[in-house]
Amino acid sequence: MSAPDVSVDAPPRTHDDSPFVRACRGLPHERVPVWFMRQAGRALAEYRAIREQHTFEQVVHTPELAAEVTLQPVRRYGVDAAILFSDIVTPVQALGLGVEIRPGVGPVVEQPFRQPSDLDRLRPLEPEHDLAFVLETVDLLVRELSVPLIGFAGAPFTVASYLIEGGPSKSYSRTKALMYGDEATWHRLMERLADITLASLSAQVAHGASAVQLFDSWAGALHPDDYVTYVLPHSRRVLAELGALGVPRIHFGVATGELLGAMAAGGAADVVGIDWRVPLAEGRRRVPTGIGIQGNLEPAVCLGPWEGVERRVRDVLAAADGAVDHVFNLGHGVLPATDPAVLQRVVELVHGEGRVGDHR
Ligand code: 1CP
Repeated sequence: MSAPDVSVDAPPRTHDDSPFVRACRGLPHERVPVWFMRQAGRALAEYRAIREQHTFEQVVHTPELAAEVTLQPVRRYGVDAAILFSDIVTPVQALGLGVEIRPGVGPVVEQPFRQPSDLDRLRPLEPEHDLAFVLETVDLLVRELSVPLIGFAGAPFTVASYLIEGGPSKSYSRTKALMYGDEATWHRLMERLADITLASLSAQVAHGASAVQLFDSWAGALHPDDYVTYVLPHSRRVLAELGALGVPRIHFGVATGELLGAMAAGGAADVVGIDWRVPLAEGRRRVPTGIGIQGNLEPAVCLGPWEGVERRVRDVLAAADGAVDHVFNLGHGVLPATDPAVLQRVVELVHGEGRVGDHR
């Protein structure tokens, strides 16, 4: 990697002129920006080498290690943005809720949330204290990076699903049982989680993150009416209040084809991430004009031969049609079995072929 482009004492750059930030704002720029959700992690041998020496929690809690792991995909792939290495449950873990990230499983909660009195366990987040290690990582990164840093947080519904289910889930039946069965407690839980999410994202931006992504990964498990009634108001409040900070806001969830219009409604997000199950042209139709789109190569395509990858990358670029407000990404995270060389070629192809304004 090239040497850091600013000295340690220089103020962080805002990267307002970068292709990524400009695309998020729908402003003209030279070429289609690209980054990958879950670009750091097990697909990279250099990540696995660090994980052989340290647990996931140790990496996240040690700013030098978390910053190094964040930089690895930027060096390897030449992506247009970095995403902070942390997890969506890190803020609630920092509140002492007994959350553990178990290898091969994901977040597991010792005593899941099951009753109204559990709300008392969720005190307000004080980021400068509770997330000092995360903010120190952000400080290190904004000095080192020559591309924008994306801060992120889990949206209230997705974080709630881990707290209530006690771990990853397929049906979200306990989460939905609380949602339908005790609306008052549900909304109070969502309000508190929204406050925590907002505090975490605001602090990341205050420390120099150039954009934020709100991951409502599991919102696609909801009926659209329920999403609008029980979830959207809380996510929208987070996004709307972040608006005052002036950085682009990306809103993403898996299998959210039927929710895209709602996720974009109200203009609280600047960009909506499109899951890989939705043809991008259809995703574009569902997200109102004036709001950007991010996505959406099917991640598993990268496990097949290059010819197939190349064709599908070109399909995504063609569907985006040279729009100024398209950010190229996968339609969900990098699969651990992916060959990093393939992702590197995807970046080269997008940079080489993805000209903005070609078709307008
Ligand atoms: O090394 C390991 O064994 C840990 C695997 C791992 C990694 C690399 C976990 C546990 N989290 C992370 C990092 C992470 N998580 C990042 C930063 C890395 C990057 O993007 O480059 C980010 C943005 C996340 C966000 C995250 N964590 C989401 C939203 C993104 C998505 O994939 O939808 C979710 C749902 C989680 C929960 C989580 N943490 C870890 C796992 C394996 C999971 C998913 C568990 C499940 O299926 O429910």
